[in-house]
Amino acid sequence: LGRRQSLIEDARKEREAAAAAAEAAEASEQIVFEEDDGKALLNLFFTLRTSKTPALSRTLKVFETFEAKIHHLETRPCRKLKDSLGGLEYFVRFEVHLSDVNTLISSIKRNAEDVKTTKEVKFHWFPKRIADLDKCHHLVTKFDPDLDQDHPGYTDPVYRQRRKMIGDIAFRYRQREVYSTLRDLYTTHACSEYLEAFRLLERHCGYSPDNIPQLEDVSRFLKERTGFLLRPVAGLLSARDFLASLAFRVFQCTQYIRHASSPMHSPEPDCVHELLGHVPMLADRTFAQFSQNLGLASLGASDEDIEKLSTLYWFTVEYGLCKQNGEVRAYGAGLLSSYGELHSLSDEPETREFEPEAAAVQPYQDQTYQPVYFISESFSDAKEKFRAYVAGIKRPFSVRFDPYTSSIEVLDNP
Ligand code: HBI
Ligand code: FE
Repeated sequence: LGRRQSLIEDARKEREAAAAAAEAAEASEQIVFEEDDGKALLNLFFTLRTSKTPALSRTLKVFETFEAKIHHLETRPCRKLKDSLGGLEYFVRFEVHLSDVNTLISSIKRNAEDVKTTKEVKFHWFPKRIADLDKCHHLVTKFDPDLDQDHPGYTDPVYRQRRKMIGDIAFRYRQREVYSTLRDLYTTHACSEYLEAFRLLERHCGYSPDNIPQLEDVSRFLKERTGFLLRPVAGLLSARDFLASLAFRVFQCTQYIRHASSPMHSPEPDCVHELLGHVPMLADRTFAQFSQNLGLASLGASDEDIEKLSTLYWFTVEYGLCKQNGEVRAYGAGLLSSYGELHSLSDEPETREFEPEAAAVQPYQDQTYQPVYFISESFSDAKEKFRAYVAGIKRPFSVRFDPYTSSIEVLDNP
């Protein structure tokens, strides 16, 4: 009876396995092609024979590498594979860019056994726009100094590390999609001073979707327009140090770019923010003077006043709005370098007329969009209002910038 029972059991399992296979085969027919972004949805089966290496995590790492979106991941007992790791078969349903399908599957085959996709992609995807070249990054792994024992550099760890570093830079390179996306919004959302300078930067300074201009070239451009200089900085500075540099018409400019996994957002300033947000405005004479005045007011100021000036900076230089021809336009760099927040101006957020006393103490947000924005009539108006505000700040001395020597003169020194 026991033997009979097990035969019945076996037959049942076989039927189930056949049904599952049929279902899988059917499901895998549906490779979904989406014209715009060229994504494929497919099913993959594999087993792992060895428990020596972390086989599963390595295999799953392949999906991560190709930025595949896993819709379903399942392990199921596989009777035929008693010798394999736990006798299990793995089933993954995932979405990946068409150009990556074939390479992803061959990478899986390097880590796992019995790899099956009932249908592999038959035709070959090819790039249609220059930005598609971001997807043409599949290396021929022959002659790789990390893998090929015959490579002259195989035994040289320093050489291999350097090669790996250079390789990583190449892999992380992405066409600057953020540039084109933001640019589309400027015509309708940026102030006229910004648009004018942006046009010049595109014509003379190498601003374009495929190029990040050199700091030196942009700095030379600004020097001619307003005397502002760009100086490289490694990251976020203290408000005191950052504001102090503005007193000299020096703008501290980060040179790294945000992480490629999050092209539309960066928690810290990066070169997208500096070049698309700040630089065009620094080419305007009145705005440049306003920025320098903020810097001059900060020199030697008390901690409380630095906090207020820093908040003023926030609501003007970073998130300022102005009125132009009856429309609300952005001049703040935080707005002009954030697609989401710039776009959200169309939803008519809360705005107030710019008053330095109010803006200096308004609580602000650096995690989400601003709950309130300040609108200036013009930069001259903002500059005059700020001059009056600064006159009220108590300092036992006053300062003046000497443009001939680029130095600060301290007057009425106690
Ligand atoms: N540091 N590098 C850098 N860039 C900025 O834009 C910057 C900063 N430190 C402080 C700061 N901005 C503002 O938050 C104001 O406090 C000045
Ligand atoms: Fe900034």
